[in-house]
Amino acid sequence: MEKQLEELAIMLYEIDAIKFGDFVTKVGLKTPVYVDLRTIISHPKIFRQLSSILWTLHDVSEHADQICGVPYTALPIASLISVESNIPMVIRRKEAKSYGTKKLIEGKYKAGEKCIIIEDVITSGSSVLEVVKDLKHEGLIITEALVVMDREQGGRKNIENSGIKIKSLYTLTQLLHYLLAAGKITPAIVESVESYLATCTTAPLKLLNESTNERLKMDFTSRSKLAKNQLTSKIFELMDMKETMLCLAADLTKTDSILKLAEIAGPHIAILKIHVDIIEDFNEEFIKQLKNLSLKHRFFIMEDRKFADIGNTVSLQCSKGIYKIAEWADLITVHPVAGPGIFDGLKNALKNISEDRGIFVVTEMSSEGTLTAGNYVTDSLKMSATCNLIVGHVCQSNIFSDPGLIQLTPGVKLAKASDDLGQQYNTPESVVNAGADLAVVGRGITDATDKLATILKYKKQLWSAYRTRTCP
Ligand code: 5BU
Repeated sequence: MEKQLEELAIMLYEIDAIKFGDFVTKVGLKTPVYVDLRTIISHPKIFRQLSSILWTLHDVSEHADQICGVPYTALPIASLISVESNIPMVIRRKEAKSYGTKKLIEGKYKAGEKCIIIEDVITSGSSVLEVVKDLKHEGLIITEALVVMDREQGGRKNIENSGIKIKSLYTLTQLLHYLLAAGKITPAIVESVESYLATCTTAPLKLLNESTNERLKMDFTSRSKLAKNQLTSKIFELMDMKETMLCLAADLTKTDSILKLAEIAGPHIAILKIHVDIIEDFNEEFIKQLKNLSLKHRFFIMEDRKFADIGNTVSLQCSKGIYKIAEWADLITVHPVAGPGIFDGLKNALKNISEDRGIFVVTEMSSEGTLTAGNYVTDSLKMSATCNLIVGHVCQSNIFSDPGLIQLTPGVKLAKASDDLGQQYNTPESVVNAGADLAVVGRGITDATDKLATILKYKKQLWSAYRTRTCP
């Protein structure tokens, strides 16, 4: 086995499945080693060899009814193992189909069947745990996870902590030593990877459901102490002090109507959100007056700009032009679509601002047919973890576990409904149950005849749902 592993390690190196140098992961983190086992599908002999050695790790004393590969790289490996071992396979889709059966798990299975998970590389172990969660939900019993490469960054512990046995063909350290012994890499490379491993361990994870629910049970004051940036703590404290989860979307086109609404709503909201580019008579005096109202009634101002360009352009959009958003907006929104450079651009725009500033990342949208689904959501969460200006996510569901971040949910009305341009509404109670810490209400308030009474109605319903959520 030792000899086979050594030979396979060299072959993997030679087909560029393992590379050394300066790499940036898809979520913007630097790494001196890159493992990409997708290359094996172009080398059938190595592919077969790797799959059959991996299968030797499975527990022969335990019966297996199903094999499940974690998408995507491990899928061909799992298929080969399934065919060779004559054990059926299931596939857990990355997202449920939006048409037809809406199935998340493909293949024929029964609750109570035993399943082995196949994965190519583990870092934090979160991909394995997500698949485990969905398979368990269908009643399957996970007996073990077989992994080609353990990057030794906390994944093994995270998977074991959730009660799953895990076996790997290689740890990164073992692999380095095989390659060093074969003269493929230098001692300096080994040293650089080892010192990277010493500092880059991922945080402990729990099964997603357990950890995300913990956030929902905590009160805002406790969460304010866990926030990584000061503005987030201040927002949590303000919400608790004013007993409000309201973010008012003042989508009005005249400055005096926004100011009038801010005067009425101010004492009862945590954030007043505007779209500055829809205002027809924008002027600096308006910003001055809005700032005064925000100080008088204690609320934060958000410009829902949804920046979405390259770093350099968003830096200019945020600090220059007519609006000079950086100078007055406590909070801004940003689409993660452009990659981590967008955060650097905004940091650059805010570098000379002495007041607290924060960013909400638009991770999920409320509109019908939105493309913010599946990988986009998980990648947005991972990418945002690298930026200390992030106060939370704009999203529709309970997708993150960190209690120090805020879930801001738009699409809220007293009755579940939709408009005729794709907006989808949920009730205050249902958004709070789905994890909302702040609920964005626009036309539910701006279209009401008695604005104050309506504001108070939303405020009360949201707060009561929060009380039930935190002390059921
Ligand atoms: P409404 O009038 O309650 O539908 O206004 C909702 C506000 O929230 C509006 O300003 C939108 O631009 C904003 N919004 C949203 O509705 N859905 C989203 O997914 C995001 C923002 Br992101």
